[in-house]
Amino acid sequence: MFMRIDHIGIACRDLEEKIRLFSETFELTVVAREVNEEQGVKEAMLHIADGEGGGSYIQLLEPLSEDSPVGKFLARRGEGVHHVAFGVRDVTETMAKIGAKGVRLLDERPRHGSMDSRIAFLHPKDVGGMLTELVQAADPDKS
Ligand code: MC0
Repeated sequence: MFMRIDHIGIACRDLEEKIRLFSETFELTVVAREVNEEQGVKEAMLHIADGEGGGSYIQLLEPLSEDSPVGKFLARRGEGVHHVAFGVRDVTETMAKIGAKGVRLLDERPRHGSMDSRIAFLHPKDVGGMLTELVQAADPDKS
């Protein structure tokens, strides 16, 4: 079902400061930046490696507002790991398979994610407290 860890999403208050920290400490390069209004975030993807169906990244997330998912998370828990995203070949098919097991899907249909991916979230309470994201890369055959 999962081909790789696509990314670890990290909630931060100051995107530029955390880009400096992660790129200098771990020698990672920013390969994409985006403002995603629908998800309420300004984000950056730092490339780690390439694998089956796409790459692996650290994703740094700064909220666009306090009442967005990442804004609420920061207020409640502070900075840190916000979600784990798994690469899948077909996000719609994977949503159906997982939904049939009784896990709540937070999205009825795939939404736009980083680097033109298609994404969907699973409720953290149904998967051991981990906010889980499914990612279908824009071009899964390009690694
Ligand atoms: C909330 N909870 C979490 C959590 N956020 N648990 C683990 N990890 C998180 N990130 C817990 C709360 O502590 C609470 O537990 C319970 O979930 C229900 O919380 P709630 O009061 O309903 O909380 P809300 O309103 O903050 O909603 C949480 C929920 C929401 C996960 C449903 O944030 C959501 O729909 N997220 C999906 C979209 C998203 O996160 N977008 C931002 C990344 P207790 O025990 O206190 O009841 S966008 C992104 O990443 C894109 C750009 C991409 O990858 O391409």
